[in-house]
Amino acid sequence: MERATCIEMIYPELEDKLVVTIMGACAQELYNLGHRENFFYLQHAMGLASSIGLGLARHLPDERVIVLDGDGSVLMNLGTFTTLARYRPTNMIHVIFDNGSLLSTGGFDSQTTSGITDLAAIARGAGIEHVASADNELQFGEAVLEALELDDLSVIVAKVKAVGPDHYGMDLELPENAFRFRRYIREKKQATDQ
Ligand SMILES: Cc1ncc(C[n+]2csc(CCOP(=O)(O)OP(=O)(O)O)c2C)c(N)n1
Repeated sequence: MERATCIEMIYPELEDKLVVTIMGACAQELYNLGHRENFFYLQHAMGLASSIGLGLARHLPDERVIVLDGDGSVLMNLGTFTTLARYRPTNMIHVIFDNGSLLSTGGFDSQTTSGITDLAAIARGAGIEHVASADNELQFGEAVLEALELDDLSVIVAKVKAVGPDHYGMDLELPENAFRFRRYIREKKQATDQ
């Protein structure tokens, strides 16, 4: 299974959600499908996409937040599972694309390579109740549909191949993305508050 296919599968569902991605390949693959103002690509701050997602989810309970993460990034911030379990944002889905690799910086093996470290087991052990693993597109689609139907925090660990986009480059710098993302949230909130 490839991450780009998974992202393409869920792309229609992302239309009205707040989406936070990690940097690099994952961000590029979402961007390549067509940028939307509700997408925020967290460049540079490796490991913190789920922390940003948690902050958004708690601050904006009427929004649905989807975090698109990577194994290497999550391994940089394993404590995120314990914080997520403790605060249990019911409006957040944390998708981890586990390619066993730090692909965006050269493809070095991560600790999940060959199944050494099991991120789904760590998430469960941290106290997260709804944790799914997906090895193929069918399982991934089902896991996402189930998570969308739940009114609770979900973590989905999707095992994907260590392949990325054929080019990198966005016509959107981080500050511009951040300002526009914030404006999108503010304007949507103002429209629904009226
Ligand atoms: C604190 C920090 N360390 C290192 C980097 C360099 N870096 C950028 S992306 C990346 C790999 C991310 O790996 P993963 O989350 O598994 O995603 P993948 O690239 O495999 O899609 C690294 C090491 C960084 N941006 N920030």
